[in-house]
Amino acid sequence: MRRQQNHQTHARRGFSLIELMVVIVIIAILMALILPAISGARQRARIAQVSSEISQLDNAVAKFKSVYNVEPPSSLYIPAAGGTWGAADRSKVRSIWPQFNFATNGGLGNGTKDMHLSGAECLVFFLGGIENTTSNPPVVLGFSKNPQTPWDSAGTNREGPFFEFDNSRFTDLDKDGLLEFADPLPDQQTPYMYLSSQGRNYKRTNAAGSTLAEQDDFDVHGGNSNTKDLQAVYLKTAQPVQAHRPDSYQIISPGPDATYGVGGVYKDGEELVGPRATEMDNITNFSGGQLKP
Ligand SMILES: [Ca+2]
Ligand SMILES: [Ca+2]
Ligand SMILES: [Ca+2]
Repeated sequence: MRRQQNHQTHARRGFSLIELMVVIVIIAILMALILPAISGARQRARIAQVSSEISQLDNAVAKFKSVYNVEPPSSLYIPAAGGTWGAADRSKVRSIWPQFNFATNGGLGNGTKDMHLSGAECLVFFLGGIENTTSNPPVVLGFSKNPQTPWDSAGTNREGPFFEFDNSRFTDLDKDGLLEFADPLPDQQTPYMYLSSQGRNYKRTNAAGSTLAEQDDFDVHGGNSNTKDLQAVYLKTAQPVQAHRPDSYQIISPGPDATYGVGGVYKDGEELVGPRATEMDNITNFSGGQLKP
């Protein structure tokens, strides 16, 4: 009898409304503390993934160089079949394929229109090779080992691809049929930028006054005045002003905000403010990865 009474008292007690509210508030506070930590950790992991991919792209450029003795250029103008090659573009191609047959565009099947490769497109073209235009999503096939027709998509005797592209991340922002490659951040809209110094010096800027050919390196979105493009190579403030990785190249992810910013003079560890704040989350192959974590 007494035992039963005890049991009843206990069962009736439960939680009071105030106790419940206290518990809910405590849970809410804990969530508020923990969730940002979790999402921050997730964000850091994603950024580390991009940094790691940029290292792999570095390795791919090194592989390209071990085969062809030069690093890929970051702009190239390929005329349509029968069109006239510019001297600078000829020499870029010859430095890679000395026996290149310019009369047949090195065997490029799709030779019916002029092609302007930006830095972002050069990254895919030179590390991936010739695109199989009949496949969807796109597949890149490397280059033919035939020294005169390296851009022939036929044949199994091939060099590359030098990088294993995830073809679900190919983009074509300027809709010219030449692919760019986006980093693995979720919903990334803007591709990796690649800028080469060609072992000499960078084309530093596309500011007004420079020629069209100079602008090609930076022109990812199409059109010369597009402010969404990176506008200048990254430079250090050390005297004399020098580029980051002056003798090689810069690979730049626009980061989680999908925006490059303007580029230009950047001091290591500098806090980017104002219109340059969009560059803080950029991930690069210099300055320890992120410009400012
Ligand atoms: Ca283009
Ligand atoms: Ca394109
Ligand atoms: Ca950015």
